[in-house]
Amino acid sequence: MAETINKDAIEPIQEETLESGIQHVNNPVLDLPQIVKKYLQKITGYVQKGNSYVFTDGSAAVEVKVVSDEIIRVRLAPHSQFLDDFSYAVPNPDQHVALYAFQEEEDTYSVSTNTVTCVINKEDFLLSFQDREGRVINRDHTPMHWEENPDFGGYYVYCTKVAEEQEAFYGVGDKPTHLNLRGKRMTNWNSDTYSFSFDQDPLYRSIPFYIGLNKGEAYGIFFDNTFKTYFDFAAEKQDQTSFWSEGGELQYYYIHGPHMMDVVKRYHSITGTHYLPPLWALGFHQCRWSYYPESKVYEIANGFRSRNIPCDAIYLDIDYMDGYRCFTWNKHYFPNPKKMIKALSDQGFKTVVIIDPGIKVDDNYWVFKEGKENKYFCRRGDDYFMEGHVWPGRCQFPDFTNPETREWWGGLFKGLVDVGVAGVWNDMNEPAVFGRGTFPNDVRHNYDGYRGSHRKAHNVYGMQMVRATYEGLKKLNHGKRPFTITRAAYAGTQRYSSVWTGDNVATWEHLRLGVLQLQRLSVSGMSFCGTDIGGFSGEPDGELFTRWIQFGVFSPFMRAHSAGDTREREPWSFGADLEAINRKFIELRYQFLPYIYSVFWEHAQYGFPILRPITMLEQAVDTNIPREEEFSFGDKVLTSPVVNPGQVSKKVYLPVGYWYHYWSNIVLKGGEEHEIATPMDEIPLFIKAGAVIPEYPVMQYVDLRQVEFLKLRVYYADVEVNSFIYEDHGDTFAYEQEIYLEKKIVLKGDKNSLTLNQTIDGLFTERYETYKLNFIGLPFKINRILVDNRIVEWKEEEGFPTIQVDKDFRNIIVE
Ligand code: MIG
Repeated sequence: MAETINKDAIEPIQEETLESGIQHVNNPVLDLPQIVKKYLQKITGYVQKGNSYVFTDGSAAVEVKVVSDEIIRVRLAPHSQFLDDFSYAVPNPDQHVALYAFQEEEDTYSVSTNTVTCVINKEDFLLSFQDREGRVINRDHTPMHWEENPDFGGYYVYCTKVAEEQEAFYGVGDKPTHLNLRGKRMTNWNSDTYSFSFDQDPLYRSIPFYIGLNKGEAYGIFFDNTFKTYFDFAAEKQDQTSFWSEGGELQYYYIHGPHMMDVVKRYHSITGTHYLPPLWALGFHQCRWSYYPESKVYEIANGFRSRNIPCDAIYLDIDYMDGYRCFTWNKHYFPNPKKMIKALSDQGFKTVVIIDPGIKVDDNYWVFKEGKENKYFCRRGDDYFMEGHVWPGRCQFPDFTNPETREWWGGLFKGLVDVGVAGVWNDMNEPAVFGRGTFPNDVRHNYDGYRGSHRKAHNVYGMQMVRATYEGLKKLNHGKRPFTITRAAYAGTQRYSSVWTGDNVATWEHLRLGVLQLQRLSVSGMSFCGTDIGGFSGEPDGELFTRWIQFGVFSPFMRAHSAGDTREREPWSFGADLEAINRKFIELRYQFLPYIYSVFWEHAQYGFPILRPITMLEQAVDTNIPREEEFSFGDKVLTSPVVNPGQVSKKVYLPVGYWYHYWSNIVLKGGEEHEIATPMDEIPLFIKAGAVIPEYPVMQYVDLRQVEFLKLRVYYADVEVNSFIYEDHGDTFAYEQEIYLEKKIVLKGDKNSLTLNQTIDGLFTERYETYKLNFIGLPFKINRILVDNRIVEWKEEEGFPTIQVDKDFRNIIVE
């Protein structure tokens, strides 16, 4: 809660006698207004400017602006002075052309689009949002209000909505708690939270966006405010949901549903999605604090290749640097980085390095010198440099909210890119400072020319750091897609980076927390996310590590990582039996890669979240609300990771429809729970009936040349189901010029036949010529198979009728 203002604190001012001997009576203070919360009053008028309507009560003003058919933005200006319309999260609030209408009735004004109406009550200034049928989806409980902030200027700003009796709440980033946030109060203030615990708040990221779900209908609220913000989901008062901030503007977007999926898509339409990652970024990554010296890195690389455990990337944590100075190498541990990275690359490994924001104060260090000369470092209120201790010792910190600083920072990666570094991991960018946690509030920031103290810039600091990193790499990468990871984030960071959930712990509870956090991040717009597989601190036993690898296969970002003071932690560190299981699951990740890549395309292109909680799949079913462990990856693959030791079976709810149990290909009926066996080498894993799942052969690392044909696993269903397969170069931006293929396969089955129709869009050419199709679950005996009207032979392979056909087939009939 904001520090409350004590109304009685205004002390009577004493008469003073100045040295001159003249008696002064101070200015009369009797009518100095007390600082109290102020609420909007009765509306006295409005003005229209295009798609924006500004209503006033004679003193304060509220802007209601149509952003798109489904999105309306609301802003409050306590003294009718709106702040600059600038946002790091929403680069362009004017991008959508929309139809809208305005109406005045006796008691109300209304601003409507084709799908949503914002009704504003004249008498009390309450806002509500209604759908086309006039049903109220979301409404104010109390008029918007504010309280002056005499210490910093501006206002604490508040919005209080009605929380409906049954309403559930989702989103808000990485909160390590139940999926449904009802009954919780939380804070957004990026924090370095080593070994966080269940329910701890805040953590590393600030995503002030939530989804309300009431009686099967969903909507979203995005409170675009970078100051310390708070959300109360019917915690303090059962019938109210509030959000407020310590500064900035009360500005939020109402995002219409009614489908949760659409709410997330629309949130992405204003804040952006993650670009298509390089394919190798979706493979398995091995990390540790730290692998050094060089010989250790080779040992790890050989460890993977000699055991045939696939891996695409090895990470170098802070010890690769010279005294933790960013953009330098410890020449003792890594005498020839270029040679090492080349040798790793020859074995199919990409090298990813860590970069922190703290720059060592050292006049013999070129990065410090450049930053100092060009005034790129943050300064305190009284112009002292912002100094604090982090790994390198005394440090100064670039102001990443300054576009010139970002440009400079982006260029610093040249040396790393030149020696072959393929990806960059941004850590400590909350920003974290030893001892005091983060920067003090008086630190000043450029804020892209809009200026602000750290109160305003804190939550975007990490976002702007990784943005500088991404933009720099994009320029230096010769057309290859960058790969970045960040720990801190604000809404919109998904445009520049993936995220990991920070310093978790090697416990079963944390494995379960990871299952919750990744689902939550995904519905909060940060779909490209992962946990430290195995747990960062502490020691997992082999069982926990293997269960975590299994969850990792269905984590959008799959990386094992561990703290420096722990025992060795590679997939082979827990004995031969578990090594074999870990291998099997990492191989599974590589087999699923073309499917995973297609799901990333759906995210990048259309804004679909990658992980989808069961409630999102079936939001009308109230009994789904407490379910937290089943989720789908894309729309065809569903899992429920094992998160308990010694577990031999698990109850899994499957959404309505039919699902193939992946390991046995037995078909199960959805809309109910099933008890699924969970031996160490299986987790509950299901494929939606009717799906066509593309599959790669097991590769030791991503290398498209190895694909001689694309395997399609065709799962029979007696309904019509669409599947999409996306393909492109895998690492360039040519897809932005339509150099890709989007293939749509429509499957349709009945009692004694199955039809597949393929349509292909785009200009890419695959390296392979054929598909190999496995028909799984056919309920009839095959009489003949026609491919584009010609009869083809089939044979049994892996127990399924199998055909090999031209990749450009249009129509297949199995009957
Ligand atoms: O103060 O770089 O979350 O992943 O290994 C600890 C060392 C700094 C924190 C990161 C962790 C990383 C570690 N870092």
